[in-house]
Amino acid sequence: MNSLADDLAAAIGAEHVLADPDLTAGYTTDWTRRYRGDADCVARPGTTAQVAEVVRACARHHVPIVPQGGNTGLVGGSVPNRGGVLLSTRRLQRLDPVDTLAAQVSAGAGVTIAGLQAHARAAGLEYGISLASRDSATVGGTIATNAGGLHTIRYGGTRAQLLGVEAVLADGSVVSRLGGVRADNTGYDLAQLLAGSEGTLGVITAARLRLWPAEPHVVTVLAGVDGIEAALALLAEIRPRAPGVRAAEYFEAAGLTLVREHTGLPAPLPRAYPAYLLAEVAGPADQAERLADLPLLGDAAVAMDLTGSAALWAYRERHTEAISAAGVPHKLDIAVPLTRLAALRGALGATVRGASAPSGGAPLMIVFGHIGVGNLHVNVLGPDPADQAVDEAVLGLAAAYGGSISAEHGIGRAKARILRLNRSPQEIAAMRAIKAGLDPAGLLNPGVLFS
Ligand code: FAD
Ligand code: 2HG
Ligand code: ZN
Repeated sequence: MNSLADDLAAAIGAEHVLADPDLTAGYTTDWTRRYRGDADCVARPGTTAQVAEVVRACARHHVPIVPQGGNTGLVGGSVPNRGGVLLSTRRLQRLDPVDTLAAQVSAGAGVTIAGLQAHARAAGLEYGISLASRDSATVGGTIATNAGGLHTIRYGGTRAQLLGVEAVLADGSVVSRLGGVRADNTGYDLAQLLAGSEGTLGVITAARLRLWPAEPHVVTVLAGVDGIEAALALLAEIRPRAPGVRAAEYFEAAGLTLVREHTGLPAPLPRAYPAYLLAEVAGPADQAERLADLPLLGDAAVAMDLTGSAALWAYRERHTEAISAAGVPHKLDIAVPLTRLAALRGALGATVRGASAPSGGAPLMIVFGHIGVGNLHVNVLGPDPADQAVDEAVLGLAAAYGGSISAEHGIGRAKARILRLNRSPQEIAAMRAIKAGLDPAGLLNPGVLFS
């Protein structure tokens, strides 16, 4: 039998099989620098047929496969644990003309979210997902993680945008449903099964996605508030006045300090506040203007144009990179019912302090996130990145409040051991049965989702 390297080179061309550690390094360390692992090689197929060839070759040689898009995932799912082939989808750049009648488009797995957004806008439409990693995160990766982001309050997560997929299964067979037929009730929905499967059930090669009408008027407001309760109260005032609210984001003084240190940005408001609500309304001019006139806003900065809006968004969007510049954080991505969010926030400080080893000094906790959907990002700097105590304490707290241990980033390797906090033994058994049915040899992303 040929070696795997020979088979891969024959399938996709030797120039697309990378084995030199200098070339593979960028693929085998994750965005947070918390997860890394060696790959036998990186394979970069350029078509769906080539992806199928790569998967078949790996199956023949019993070598595991880690699918990777933009490598912006935050739960360690996009890098190998120990060896195997890293299958990069970045060359899958198909981008069909927008179907403006149906408001749909087909896109290759390797197209970035920024690329898809620009393509939709050129046709007078919007893609419903927006996230700070848009320049690197891909269509395939966002489907595989069911990414949320900044506009979920209005458009839902990636699942809600997904009308069909093309994917290569573990045996190398190709399933394809890119027709965009909305009225289609013919059994199991494989696209929805692959959404959130984190590379464990198949390699997504393309998708059919829904688009939304472009909004002519957008107003962005950044308001200083006393804390999370005040932010929620302000949001409750905004929503009935402006049903077109498409973002409601929260951050606190600790995060703002890091962002300003990292970016050199000036203070957003004349005086400092314990916390901030960033809200964006998109819709008819009168609705957008109503937000700007809201008497409850108090001290706020208001932007009515793209440049002003981008300047306000920078305070929120640059949190992740500012935290990363300060160290390797423990990243927890939790959600609870909105009625419990303030109580959960109140309990976080003691939970984090209690779980941080005394020798590590006082932990720095940065809390921010998509408050409109009850999703907080809790980043903790200080405790050793390998020490799981803080992670387990914060995720345990979210579960105790009836919430989710992964609001939008997924389970990956990071939380595979504690999936049981959110899923019953019966649910995990059903998920394992699906995995075993579609990938009996366990070749696709082993160690992700299931420990
Ligand atoms: P990767 O990181 O390459 O992979 C992620 C997972 O998907 C892995 O398990 C991988 O195996 C699998 N995968 C990738 N491509 C495929 C494929 N074609 N077929 C099958 N499996 C595949 N996430 C949010 O939800 N909301 C946010 O607001 C958000 N903001 C972010 C901001 C920053 C600055 C950063 C760095 C990250 C952010 N993320 C956010 C996390 C990340 O961008 C998302 O998880 C995104 O969906 C990952 O896409 P990717 O293409 O980079 O996937
Ligand atoms: C965001 O909302 C991302 O900016 C990243 O989901 C969150 O860095 C994080 O913890
Ligand atoms: Zn987020």
